[in-house]
Amino acid sequence: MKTILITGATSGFGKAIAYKFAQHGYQLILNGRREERLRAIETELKEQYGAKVVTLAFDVSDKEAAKNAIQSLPHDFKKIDVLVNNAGLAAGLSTIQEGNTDDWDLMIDTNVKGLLYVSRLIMPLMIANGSGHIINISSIAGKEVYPKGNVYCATKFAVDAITKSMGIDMLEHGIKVTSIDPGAAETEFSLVRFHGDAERAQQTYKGYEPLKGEDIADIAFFAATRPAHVVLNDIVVTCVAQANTQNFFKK
Ligand code: NDP
Ligand code: 8X3
Repeated sequence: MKTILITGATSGFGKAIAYKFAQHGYQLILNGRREERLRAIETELKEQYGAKVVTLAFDVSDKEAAKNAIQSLPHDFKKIDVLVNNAGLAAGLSTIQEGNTDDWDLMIDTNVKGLLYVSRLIMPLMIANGSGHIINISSIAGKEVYPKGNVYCATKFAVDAITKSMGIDMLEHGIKVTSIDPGAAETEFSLVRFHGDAERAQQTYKGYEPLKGEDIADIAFFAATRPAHVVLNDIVVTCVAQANTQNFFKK
C-alpha cells in the first residue's frame, strides 16, 4: 500500500487531494493546524474508502513541531511515497509601501520556510527508501508578478526555485519532483487572503468558473501515477477563462 503525506489537508486543494488518493487506495498522513477538521476528514475517509489515516496537526513553519510530528509516525507510515507540499497562503493584497509586515512574515514562514522544513524531514526518508515523489504546489504567481501580489508572488517564485533545486538534488536518488502551478481556484484561499472578508473573497470568483480543488487533485494523481521513468516537472494550469495572472474573460 502506498503512502501520501499532504500538508494543508484541512481545506481546498489539500483536502481534495486527500479524497482522491484515498479513493485510489493510498494510506494517508494529513497535516493542517485545525485539528478538529483533520479528525472529521479522517473519519469520513475511513467510512467512505476504508482508508488508513494518520493526522498530524502542526504548523509547518514550526520546525520543532514538524520534527516531532514526523518522528511520531508509526513505522508502517514512514515509507512515504508521495509528499504534497501544499500548505500555504496569501495574506493581504497591497503595495509594498503599504504592506503589513506581519502578513509578509506569515507568508514567507509558511510558503517558503514551512515547505523547506517538511521537505528536509521527508527527503532523507525517501532517499533511504530509494524512491519517492515530491509534489510542490506553487502558483502562476510563481511565474509572473501581478499588482499588489509582491510578497505572495515572491514566496511562489521561491517555491519555483526550490522545486528546480530539489529536482537536481534528487536526481541521483531517482526521486521525482513536480511543481503544480494553478491559477485562480475557489477554495478558502481568498477568504484567508482578505482576512475573513467573505464578500470580498466571493468577488474574486465572480463572472467565470474558476478551478476547484478536485481539478488540482486530478492533476496531482495523474502526476503521481506516471510510469517509473517519467516525471512531470512543471504543470501550469488555469481555468479556461484565465490566460495569466492579469487576463480573465469575465461575463
Ligand atoms: P485553502 O486556504 O483552502 O487551504 C490552505 C491549506 O493550508 C489549509 O488546509 C490550511 O490548514 C493549510 N495551512 C495554512 N497555513 C498552514 C501552516 N502554517 N501549517 C500547516 N498548514 C497550513 O487554500 P488552497 O487550497 O487554495 O491553497 C493550497 C495551496 O495552493 C497554497 O499553497 C496556495 O498558495 C496554493 N495556490 C492556491 C491557488 C488558489 O487560487 N486557490 C492558486 C495557486 C496556488 P489550516 O488552516 O488548518 O492550517
Ligand atoms: C493563487 C493564484 O493569481 O491569486 O496563487 O495569486 S493568484
